[in-house]
Formats: sequence, structure tokens, C-alpha cells
Amino acid sequence: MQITEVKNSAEAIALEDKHGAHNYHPLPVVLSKGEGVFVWDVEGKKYYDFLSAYSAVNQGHCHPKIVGAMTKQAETMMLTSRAFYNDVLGKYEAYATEYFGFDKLLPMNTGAEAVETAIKICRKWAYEKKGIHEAEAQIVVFDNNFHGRTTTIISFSNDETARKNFGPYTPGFIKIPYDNPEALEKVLQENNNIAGVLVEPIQGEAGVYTPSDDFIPQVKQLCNEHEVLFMADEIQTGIARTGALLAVCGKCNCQGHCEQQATYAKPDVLILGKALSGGAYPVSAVLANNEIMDVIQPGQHGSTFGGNPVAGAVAIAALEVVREENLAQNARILGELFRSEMNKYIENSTIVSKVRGRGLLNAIVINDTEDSSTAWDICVALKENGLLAKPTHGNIIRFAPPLVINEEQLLDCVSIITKTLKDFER
Ligand code: IF1
Repeated sequence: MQITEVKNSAEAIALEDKHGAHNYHPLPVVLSKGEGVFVWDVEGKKYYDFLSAYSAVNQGHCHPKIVGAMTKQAETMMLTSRAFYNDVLGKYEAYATEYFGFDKLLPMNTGAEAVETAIKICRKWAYEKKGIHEAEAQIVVFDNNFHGRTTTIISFSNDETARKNFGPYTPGFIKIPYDNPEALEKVLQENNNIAGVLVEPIQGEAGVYTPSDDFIPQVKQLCNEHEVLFMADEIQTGIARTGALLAVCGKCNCQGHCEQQATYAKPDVLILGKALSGGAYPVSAVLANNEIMDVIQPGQHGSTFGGNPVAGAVAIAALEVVREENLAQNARILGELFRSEMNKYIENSTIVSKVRGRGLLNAIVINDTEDSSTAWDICVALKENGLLAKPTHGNIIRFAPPLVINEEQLLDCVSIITKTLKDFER
């Protein structure tokens, strides 16, 4: 039984094509090394990473502090299961609950698992605390949402590619227009069995759709008024990506648990993943205060790897890096610079119609139809010019570099992007 060696990119692609499920259509590049904002392909070509594994690698590839914490724990104790205690989980839970300002944390692994966990907590809270009749709870979600790919989650997706032929679907969700507080108020007034509202503070997959400034604060206020749980999915927008510790922090540059900031819309349930580990390891979490989290009692929820010692050690290190290196502030300042530079280009462009985003979660809208290959072709050209990015839906290209990028590197990337776009101008 031989392990096939990969000598070049073509061989790696051929192996995946033959032996792997075809559930992705990657850009034709085979990466083998990462460090900070840079990645290298099998042939040794260097690229700026402008996707950060969909905002998981906020702290930069192979951050020494995170690698060190992971290695040290991996050489000591990797997995105990929750059948027994371990000496890392409590430390991680204490650190993370203080960091984000909640009483308790329920540890999971992937983002979708954390979203599913939040849905279960919300429903159980509705039956046991709010008094909604069992199996009648409804959760409000939004058009063009993306919360993961489990059967329940895609049940409330309107992306036919992600949803079609995976039925029967899970009931109990009401979908309304995003960034529309009036629609939310109406559904809350017309239904008395609403348990919660599940929302992305910025819709990443929908094309980095940044709502009006008062949308999230109004979601919070309406949830308070109607005794409904405000559940924020910060899996992609959290951990400093949008220029604050959490996107629900709004414009203030707090560290995510300052009640006095008017713009801080603290959720009842906070859902984290991706950069919670700096992209080093699958770590996700649901945070809430006792009156909500205590509806979960022994034997009612869990997972084999949830709360394992390596996850805890990695997450502590990843969160320390965010604070020690002021990543939220860097994302805010360089994000403003990026959008300012891109808007200068857009003034005279026929191919780019707008740039939008917050912090270092941005996207450009390509002036072509959704089903055109232009955005894809631009990303292939960007790759040739040393920068990796990928379109989201059709004609939108997401730009999300690691938050450790510096001004010189960012301006170098703006130069690569604008030089590449020039070849597509009509
Ligand atoms: C793929 C998208 C991004 C997420 C939010 C939950 C999850 C995600 C806001 C689930 C995951 C990933 C999944 C990955 C590509 C990527 C993605 F294109 F799918 F939609 F980022 F926008 N909530 N997003 O963004 O977390 O279970 O993946 O750990 O599935 O292709 P996960």
C-alpha cells in the first residue's frame, strides 16, 4: 500500500479529481506552504492570500504562537472526550467567556455544529422558559443567509445549489428580507411562537452585504421587546474581521463586551467559529448567559471532539494574538484604506461597479451578469499576478486577507488588483 507522492500541481489535481468527491470547484492552484499573509504553491510560486480560508486565518498562516500552543498540547494530551474532565477546557471557557462577556460557553468543532447547537438551545429555551408549546417554536432567518451545510441549516437557505434534492427539510423557520426592521417587527407582531432570530451581522456569502448601520441594533431592540433570542452568527464576521472584535460591536472599537457603547448590540446567543482557532484547528463555540445556557443539562447535547484540549489551547492562543497584535484596529484602518483606494479605481472603471464591506471583509461587484465567467476569469488572472481570491455568487469577488497584513502589503495588493482589472476594462 503506497502513499502517492505529489511532484507537481497537475498531479495533485489529478489525484483529487480521481479519488475525491467533487463537492468543490477550486481555483487551479495547489498550495503547500503558508506563512502570515503569504502562501506558496507546489511549484514554489508565492501569493498573497486574499481569502484567509473564508476568514478563518485572521491571525495569519501558521502563526508561531498558535502553532506553539497546538504543538505543546498535541504532545501532551489531545483528546479525553467529555466522559472525563481535562485540564484545559475550564481554562478556555473561563478565558473566552470573560473575553466576550458571557456567563457560559458550549464548545463545538465546526461552524455549522455551533449554529445547530444555537438552534437547539433556542428551541429548548422557548419551550422551557418562554412557554411556547413544544414543537411549535419558529426561528426567524433572512433571505440569502448562509449558516452552514447541514440538512436543517440548508432547509432555510434560498440558495438552490446548496438546498436542492436534500429534502425532506426541517420545519420551524420563517424567512424574511435582510436589512428590513419593518419586516422583522411585522413577523414578531403576527406570531407569538417566535423563539429567536438568527442573523449574520454582515452577509458574507451573499456577497459581503453590509446592512444599514441601525439594522443590527434594531434587531436587538425588537428581540428584547418581543422576548425573542437575538442570535448572532459571527462565524465569518467575528474575531476582529470587520474592524471591531465582533461585527455587532458596530462602529465602536471596543473589545466586544462594553455595555455602555451605544453601537454595541450584544446578542443573547453568540456563535463563533473559523478564526476562533486562527484557522489551525476546527474550533467553534456558542456563548450565552446562564438563564439561556442552563436549559442544556447533562446528556442533552455534545460531540466527541467538542471541548478537546487541543481546541482549547489553540483558541486561547488565537484570541491572545487578536488582542496582542491589535488586529481589530489594523482591520479597521487598512479596510478603510482598501475601500478608499478601490473607490479611486472604480471612478473610471467599466468593469467594477462598487466596493463594499467593513474592516478587512470586502468585496467588489463586477459589472457583468451573475452567470458570466468574468469574476472567475479575473480571479484566475489575479492568481497569475500573485494574489488569491475567489468569487462568491457569480459576479462578486470577496477580498479578505489575514488581519496581520501591513499597509505596504495592502497597497501592493491594491496595485496587483487594479493592474489585473485594467486588462478586463471594456
Ligand atoms: C463552504 C460559504 C463563506 C459561515 C457562516 C456558518 C458557517 C459559515 C456565516 C459554517 C461557513 C464557509 C463554508 C465553506 C465556504 C465558506 C463560506 F461560501 F460557504 F458561504 F465563508 F461565506 N456561518 N462558511 O460563513 O461554518 O461549518 O463551514 O465551519 O461550505 O463552502 P463551517
